[in-house]
Amino acid sequence: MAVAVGLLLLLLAVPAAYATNYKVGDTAGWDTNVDYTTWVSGKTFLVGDTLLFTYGSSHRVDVVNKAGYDGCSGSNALQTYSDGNTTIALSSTGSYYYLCPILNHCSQGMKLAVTVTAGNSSTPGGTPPTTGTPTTNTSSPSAPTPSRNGAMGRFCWMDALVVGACLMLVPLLGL
Ligand SMILES: *[C@@H]1O[C@H](CO)[C@@H](O)[C@H](O)[C@H]1NC(C)=O
Ligand SMILES: *[C@@H]1O[C@H](CO)[C@@H](O)[C@H](O)[C@H]1NC(C)=O
Ligand SMILES: *[C@@H]1O[C@H](CO)[C@@H](O)[C@H](O)[C@H]1NC(C)=O
Ligand SMILES: [Cu+2]
Repeated sequence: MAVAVGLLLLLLAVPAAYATNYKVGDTAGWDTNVDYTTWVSGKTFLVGDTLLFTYGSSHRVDVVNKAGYDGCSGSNALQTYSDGNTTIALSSTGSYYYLCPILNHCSQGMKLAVTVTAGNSSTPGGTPPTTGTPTTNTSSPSAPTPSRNGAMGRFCWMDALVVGACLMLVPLLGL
């Protein structure tokens, strides 16, 4: 149980460290004649990321369900935005659908579907959020400082056994 809670906290905490703000359509923004299926492909949307829609006054952003998306209908929109600079937080996993309900803009391509995933719980090389337990200092006081020689330093710090060998090598090599 404790492990499960820990994993859940990790899943919730990790994406925040990598939050990405996606500008929908990149430089084209939210407009007709942009293929948002192409724009979405190859992108990974994680919990904590945001979408930024930028558009002129002739457009709107409706948050709709899949039926609305498939049918290009904003009549059952969950949210409607018309401020021209709309940031939408992707705060939970699932599929989310957006369209412009003005005239036939949706059928002209102004429809966007994104799937939000939790991301990986393992973050090799990643920096965990600072709210966790502080990182422990593994340095041993008698070991040579790694900054004196990059390659030597990395080698020496790889393993406690190697450190012993390095301590013997250092005087020999005159480092
Ligand atoms: C639009 O919103 C983004 C994110 O909130 C902000 O950084 C940007 O300055 C805004 N741009 C305009 C023109 O309001
Ligand atoms: C997530 O994990 C999968 C499988 O473990 C791996 O193939 C993928 O590269 C990972 N993605 C990231 C962003 O770490
Ligand atoms: C680790 O050691 C460095 C340098 O000795 C120190 O500045 C830092 O506060 C230490 N961090 C922890 C978590 O003890
Ligand atoms: Cu429009």
